[in-house]
Amino acid sequence: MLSRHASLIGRKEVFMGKAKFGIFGDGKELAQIAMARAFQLGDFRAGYYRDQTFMMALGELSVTAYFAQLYAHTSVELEPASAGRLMNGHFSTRSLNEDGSWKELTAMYNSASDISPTAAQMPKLLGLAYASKIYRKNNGLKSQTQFSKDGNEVAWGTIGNASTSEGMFFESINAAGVLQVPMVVSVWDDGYGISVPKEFHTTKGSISEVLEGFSRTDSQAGIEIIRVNGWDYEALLNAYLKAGELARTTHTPVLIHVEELTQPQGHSTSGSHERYKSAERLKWEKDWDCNTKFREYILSNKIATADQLDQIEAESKAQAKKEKEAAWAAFSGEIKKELAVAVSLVTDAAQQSTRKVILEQMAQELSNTINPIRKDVITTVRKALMMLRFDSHEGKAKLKNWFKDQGSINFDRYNSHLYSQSEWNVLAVEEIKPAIDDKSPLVDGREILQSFFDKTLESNPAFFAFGEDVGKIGDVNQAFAGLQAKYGENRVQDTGIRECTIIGQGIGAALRGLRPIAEIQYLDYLLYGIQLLSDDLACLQYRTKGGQKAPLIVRTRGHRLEGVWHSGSPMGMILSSLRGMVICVPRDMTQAAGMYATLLKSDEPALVIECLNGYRLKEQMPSNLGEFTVPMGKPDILRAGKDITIVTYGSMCRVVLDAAIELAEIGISIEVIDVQTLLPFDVHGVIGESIKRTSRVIFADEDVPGGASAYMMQQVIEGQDVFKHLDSEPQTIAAKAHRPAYSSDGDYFSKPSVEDIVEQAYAMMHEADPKKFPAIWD
Ligand SMILES: Cc1ncc(C[n+]2csc(CCOP(=O)(O)OP(=O)(O)O)c2C)c(N)n1
Ligand SMILES: [Mg+2]
Repeated sequence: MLSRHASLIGRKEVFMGKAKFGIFGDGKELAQIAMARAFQLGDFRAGYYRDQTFMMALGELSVTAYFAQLYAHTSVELEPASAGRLMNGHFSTRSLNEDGSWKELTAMYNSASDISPTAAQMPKLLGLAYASKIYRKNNGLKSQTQFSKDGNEVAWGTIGNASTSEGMFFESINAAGVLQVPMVVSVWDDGYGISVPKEFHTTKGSISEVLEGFSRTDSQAGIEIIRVNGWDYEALLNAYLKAGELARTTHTPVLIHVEELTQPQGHSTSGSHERYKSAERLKWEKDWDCNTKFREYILSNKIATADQLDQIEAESKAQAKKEKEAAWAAFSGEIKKELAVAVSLVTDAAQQSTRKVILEQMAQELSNTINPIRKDVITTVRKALMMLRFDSHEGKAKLKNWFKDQGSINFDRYNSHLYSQSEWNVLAVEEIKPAIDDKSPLVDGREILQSFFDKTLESNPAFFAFGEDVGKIGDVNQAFAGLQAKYGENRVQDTGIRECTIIGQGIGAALRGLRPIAEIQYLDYLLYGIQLLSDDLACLQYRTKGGQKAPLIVRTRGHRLEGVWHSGSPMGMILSSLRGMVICVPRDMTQAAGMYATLLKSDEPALVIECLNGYRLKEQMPSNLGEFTVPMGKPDILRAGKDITIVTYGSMCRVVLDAAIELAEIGISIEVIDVQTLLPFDVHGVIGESIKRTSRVIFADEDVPGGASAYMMQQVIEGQDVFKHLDSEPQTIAAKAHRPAYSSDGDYFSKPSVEDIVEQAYAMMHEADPKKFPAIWD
């Protein structure tokens, strides 16, 4: 009842203009109360926007916090799920202490942080459940009771009936059946997905019927499927207790199809359901409302009297209203205080200005604003400062100082935590150089990785790897060769071909304190997982304002090899969609091993792209593998030179180095810089310093034109204040805009070659000194 009244009041708040949008959990209350009964300490939820009653029943969401989110209150204390960063209905608990260290998750009720894309909670749910399996099966982890008690934790998922049409849903269900993990998925079936009825979403109109083939039998593992009506409390309770017990003890996945749910207020505040539901359906929804039915059940079983229930309802309504008012007072009170300061500072400055009248008018207009937001305050102050641009007096100075202070406060409110702010952030990891000397043996690059993974599996029980062909054969390039036999199937694991849920499996496991490497076989297939990396992993710290972390390492291999789908280098796409992750582009396997070592000491999620053509190239084996680290955001100068700086990374390093040798022969001295990591990018300004010496720069890679080469140029030219040091126009070298054609000739005519680089560098020098460097093609 309390949750229902929160929904009813919430919709009104939006219509009154006090919040921008609202989506509520009315019509789904009873099933969620039953689910909360079966949920235990240490368990995790991954669900969607209808789950307010569940969160309230656990005691993890007060009505005040519920409204704080609706208003977008930026306080972590009052809106712990997202500190005002997420729209209402995005639930989450805080797994981390303020300093970024883990809390004792087994002593808490946990919810992963929700995201909006329909069904995108499913892959992560799989991972949360999979973590229980790892904790149960891996003896080295038994002492980690902060995260798991013998793998007894259940991961509880919720999803709307229409969202089950997404591919992610089916991929996750299939993977759960294969892996046999303790995952209980509830489908809240209210017959609709916004306006579209379920016949248009689901074959036979029933997701449990569709999934029948996944059902476990006496002789075959599978999924337990339960059907129950959302208004039938006893049946719901039985279903949830049974599901919880089965999943917890035997790690059998369960799907509970909760049917006959309703949506008393329609989908959201964006429209009314009278537009698409028949009068008959609307009447049915009224009669079969789960709260109404529960009341009838209580009365017919004489559990309480009508008067008692009326009283509970009245009290719930009053409490919801009171808490809403408290949330509004806290939210608006904070802004009103800021507004009052701004009004007084602008008014004071006005007294000393020649533009007194207009400034006073601006202050007056600001103080008259109904339901002011922060934007009203800051906009006025910025406009006032523009108005005061010719002034110089104390009033202006005070206003400017206050504005600056608000800048850093608002940065913390709206922009912090894109990357880790804890002591384990990647930039804080100390550099330890690889120990290599004349006697270090020359080996295939892949052997360096293999040796590194061997040492890390030995020393770190929370570390494990999985992906397509990673287990038995030790990945397609054999960096894990022999390691499954040595450490067991739970440390080095084969998976199905399902990139999206490989990522989800990693995210969920990392949310529970494990240190997985999830492998995507080739960079070109990252696209299947990039939606989840972007929508979930990359923004996790940001959208929880440091409340959760998932330091997943995604390992893949790419750049030039053969053909359209095995030589991609879509770094621009990655850079644009994965802000919030560390992006490593090692030039060889020694650098890659050092980067993995750095990442495993940090608490940030990362993508490492190894060079697909580098596994069989010879490298010297360092004697301190596992110890040495490669610093993030620190480019390496591979060759010193004085005429042109060429900035590159990955497989292009060798191409550029070869070009530099040829250019040296014709009298052009090239400084070659490997950026090593694209995010973070050159944090100490190494490239800018180089440009000061050479006064010319080319950014070279094998992405499309305007991709990551343009990103690097922007980072350096805008970010490192080098424009004034340039004597030539800065340039980029990239691959052709199309996908690379097959075979060595296809590669030559698609990707930048040594000749391309030599000629472009030569042309740059020709322009600077045509006598010394006459035109080649004239
Ligand atoms: C990938 C994606 N596509 C579309 C949307 C817009 N959208 C939000 S909710 C919704 C309908 C979901 O219906 P259902 O899963 O049945 O949940 P219900 O709201 O009925 O509980 C849609 C299409 C979205 N959030 N994500
Ligand atoms: Mg629905």
